[in-house]
Amino acid sequence: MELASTQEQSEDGGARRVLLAGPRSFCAGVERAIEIVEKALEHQGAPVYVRKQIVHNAHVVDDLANRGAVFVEELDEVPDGATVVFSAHGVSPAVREDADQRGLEVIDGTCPLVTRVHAKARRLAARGDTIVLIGHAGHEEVEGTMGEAPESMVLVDKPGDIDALDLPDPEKVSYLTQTTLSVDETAVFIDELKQKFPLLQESAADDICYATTNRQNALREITAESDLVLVVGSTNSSNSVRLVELARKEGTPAYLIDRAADIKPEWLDGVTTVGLTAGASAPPALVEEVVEALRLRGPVTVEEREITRETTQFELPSALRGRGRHETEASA
Ligand code: 0CN
Ligand code: SF4
Repeated sequence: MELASTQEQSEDGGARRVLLAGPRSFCAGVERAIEIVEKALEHQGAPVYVRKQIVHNAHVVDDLANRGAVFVEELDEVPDGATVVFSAHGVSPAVREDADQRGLEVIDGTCPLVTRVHAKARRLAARGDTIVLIGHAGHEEVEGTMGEAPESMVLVDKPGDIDALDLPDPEKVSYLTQTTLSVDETAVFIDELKQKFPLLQESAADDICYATTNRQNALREITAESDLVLVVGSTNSSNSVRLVELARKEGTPAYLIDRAADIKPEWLDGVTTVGLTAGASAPPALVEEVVEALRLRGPVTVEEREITRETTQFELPSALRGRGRHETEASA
């Protein structure tokens, strides 16, 4: 990315500084999921069916749709014998069984870090625990994880839910979390759970993934210095929405934008420092587009504040392996 400042004719004329949070934008699970659809298109040709949005980003979905991916809500929209890709957020065992019975060829785009939570759910349920899942009702990841052990799991998505919990054996309770939650809010939930169930079978940690955690920590580093925070991401992207909330909680006005064209000129009134980040499903090119759009309004200097460098990569599914960028799996 071009980080040098440019002097251009501005609309509002004010010189600005852009503070870029790092890490931002694509995580390893999103890169893998997108590459899975690209490779399926390359090897099998269009159409390739994808159940739900492969990741929660309108730009990514539109781009893949233009290249021949067909996004469906449920498997009954997929013709018999066709190939279907499962999204990064994962599916319940019932969806897998349905695909199997229909004779569909499945390529699984589920992020390995979501798959890990599913495995934990099965393990905890098998030992007889009631599992409290901390997550957002209606989110696809929550639906998939709950589906692993629906009889053994209860969802809490707001603090009052914990108080109301009435579980069969308070001594056999454990918890799991969605991967893309607010780190701070989740810690409060877990504290409350521990108060209500002192014998809570503690997981080693919550299940919030490295990418979610890093993007929140990186944004926290620049928020106090920023007059305005812009988060590139789509409205249904949990991890992106959490970034906007974090900045606002720290007292800085913040907006979620799908792309540069969504910036309202009045947001920039009196703003000299713009904090800029992007959710894990938002393409890096859209961040560059935002910087360029700001340059059209006045001279801009860009400073990147990188708190850590991410090196995580995930293997592609075996059917697609050996032909892509992600041929080694590093630890998360
Ligand atoms: O935006 P995403 O597609 O998903 P959520 O943040 O809504 O969970 O980002 C990728 C995350 C995963 C799984
Ligand atoms: Fe995987 Fe985390 Fe990225 Fe979701 S945000 S795809 S869990 S690495």
